[in-house]
Amino acid sequence: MKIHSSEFATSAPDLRQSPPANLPEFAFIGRSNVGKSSLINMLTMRKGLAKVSETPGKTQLINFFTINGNWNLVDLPGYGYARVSKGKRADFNVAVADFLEKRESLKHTFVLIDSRLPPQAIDVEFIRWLLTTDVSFSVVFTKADKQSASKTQASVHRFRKDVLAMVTPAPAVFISSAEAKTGRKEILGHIDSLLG
Ligand SMILES: Nc1nc2c(ncn2[C@@H]2O[C@H](COP(=O)(O)OP(=O)(O)OP(=O)(O)O)[C@@H](O)[C@H]2O)c(=O)[nH]1
Ligand SMILES: [Mg+2]
Repeated sequence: MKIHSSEFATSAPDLRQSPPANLPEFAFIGRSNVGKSSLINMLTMRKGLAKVSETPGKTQLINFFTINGNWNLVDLPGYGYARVSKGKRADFNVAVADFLEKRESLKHTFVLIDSRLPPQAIDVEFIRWLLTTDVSFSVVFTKADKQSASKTQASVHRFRKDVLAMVTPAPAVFISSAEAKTGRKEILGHIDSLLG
C-alpha cells in the first residue's frame, strides 16, 4: 500500500454531524495518550497531520483524514480521560460508542494498547463492549521504542492470554512505534487487504 496523498477532511462532534459515509473507513481508538494521533501521522508520514500532545485528552472531536482520495482514517477521542459517560456503555465517550456501532462506512477499527502496561481494566472493559457490537477490530501495541523488544513481547503475550483468548476469530495483532516507524508496513498491509 502506497500513500500518495493524505489530507484532513473534517471534524465532527458525533455521528450525526459526520460527513457522508461514502468512503471505507478505518478508525483508531484507545486510552487517551496511547498514541492514536501519532500513529496516524506515522502511517501517513505527515508529522503534523493529526494533532499530538503530551497531555491526555488532546483529540476531542472525530477527525477524518482522506487517504489517496478513496478511503478515510478516523482519529477518535480517547477514553479514560474525559469521563463523558458512566454506566452501561462503560467509561468512554458516548459519541465514540455511537460512531463505532452505527457508522455505515466503518470497515475496521484498530484498538491501541500501551505495550508497556499490564492489561488495564478500562481497555478490557472497552474490548468486552466492542465484542457486543459487529465492529471488526485488531489490536496495536504502541510505544514499542520505549522498552526492550522482549518486554514488549511479554506484554503482548500476556494481553493475548488474559484478554484476547476469549475472542474468536482471534484479532490480528500489531506492534508499533510512531517514533521508530515500526509496524507501518504491517498495518497498511492489513488495511490494503481489507480494502480488497
Ligand atoms: N516514544 C514514543 N512516544 C509516543 C509514541 N506514540 C505517541 N507517543 C507520545 O505519546 C503522547 C500522546 O500521543 P498522542 O498521539 O497525542 O495520543 P492520543 O492517543 O492521540 O491521545 P488523545 O488524543 O489525548 O486521546 C505524545 O507525547 C506522543 O509524542 C511512540 O510510538 N513512541
Ligand atoms: Mg489524539
